[in-house]
Amino acid sequence: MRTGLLKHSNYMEFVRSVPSFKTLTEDVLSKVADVLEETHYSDGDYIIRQGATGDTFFIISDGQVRVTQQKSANEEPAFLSTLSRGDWFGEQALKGEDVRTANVTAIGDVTCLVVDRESFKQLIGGLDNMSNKMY
Ligand code: 6J7
Ligand code: CA
Repeated sequence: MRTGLLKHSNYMEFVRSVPSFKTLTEDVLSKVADVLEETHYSDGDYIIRQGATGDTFFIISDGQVRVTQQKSANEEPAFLSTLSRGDWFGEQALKGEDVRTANVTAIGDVTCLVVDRESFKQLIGGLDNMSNKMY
């Protein structure tokens, strides 16, 4: 119980600090904090693999990730970007097709907070910067 409450209040503080969540109400942020699952990765781990199916949305709470994309067969994946604390990814597979459109790998130790598809849809997916995100 104590640890559960502490975890919730730590997650609340974190989700309040995520720039893209600025317009979410305290009630919605609290529900997001309820469903977050913490996951840990080591250097080089694939968090997301392009072409795989996926049902999860990620928010980085610690560390950095590298985003790459293979544009055609027989080609090395090209570097797209680096993301860090407060950044998020994985929304593309949660709208329409559930296929991952890029690779995301850990740079050093990484902690992500993960949201399942249903919670994403109910709580976060309606945000303009999620539903309209184009790359
Ligand atoms: Br971050 C990021 N940048 C890009 C990009 O330029 N193109 C694509 N296709 N995806 C990008 N991403 C993220 C986005 O959240 O990488 C994720 C890979 O899984 C993608 O969502 P996803 O297709 O579910
Ligand atoms: Ca699926």
